[in-house]
Amino acid sequence: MRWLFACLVGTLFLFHGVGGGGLALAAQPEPWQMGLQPSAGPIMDRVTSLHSLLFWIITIICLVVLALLIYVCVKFKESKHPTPSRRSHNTLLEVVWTAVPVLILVIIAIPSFRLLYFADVLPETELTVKATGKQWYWTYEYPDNGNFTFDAFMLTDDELEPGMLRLLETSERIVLPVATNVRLQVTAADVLHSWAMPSLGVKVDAVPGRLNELWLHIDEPGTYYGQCSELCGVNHGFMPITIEAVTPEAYEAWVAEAQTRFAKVDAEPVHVANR
Ligand SMILES: [Cu+2]
Repeated sequence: MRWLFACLVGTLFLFHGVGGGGLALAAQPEPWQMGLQPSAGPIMDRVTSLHSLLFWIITIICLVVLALLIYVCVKFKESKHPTPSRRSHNTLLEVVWTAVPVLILVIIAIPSFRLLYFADVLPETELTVKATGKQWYWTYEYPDNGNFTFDAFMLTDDELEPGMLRLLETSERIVLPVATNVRLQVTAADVLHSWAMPSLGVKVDAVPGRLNELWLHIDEPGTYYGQCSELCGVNHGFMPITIEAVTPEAYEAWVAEAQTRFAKVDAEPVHVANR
């Protein structure tokens, strides 16, 4: 069993450097991908480096435990060591094997909490976009650019054009400017959904009646693919998320076109009669 585990660790070790390849300007899952998707923003940069740190810590722990096991098996086998020791306590050893794991956990906790804080606290944002999860598509609103709204449905197999990605391509893309801090508000209109974009290192639950927030920052123009990552429900896997990141100038041009092409969010507040 331990040998099997060691082999698995060895395989992971081999593939660790291989994963994360692919095109820099189109982040998407790749066949037989072993690592994370290439990073497209500052949160994912930090997720990737924490993952690398954890990978090395896990590898070293596994190798040390494996070496200890081999040492014990060889050194204390019955033929070499027929009379077992009756020792049951060793204060130094007990202190060491308590303190070392605590130290390792502290080493992991510091960058882990820093990353959580970095991802969770919104910086100064320049643009707000709202995503609403629905059965089974996403609706987006751009309140800062004329309050237009559109739905993004997954393209079915017969709607796909050559070069498009099956199950990941949407009827409308979320167009965002690069090098801009974007506030994304996420909610749902019916059941729980989950807005996730692996190459940006973000995933947030879309909960009916609740507004969750996260921030996006995309470094380079390109197309980035994600999916609704809610587990329970038949069609969450068929409500993908496609972001097209463009230069600020191209974004302005898209907004001007989008304002005429898409419907406006109803500006009038809904009045509820007093009872
Ligand atoms: Cu969903």
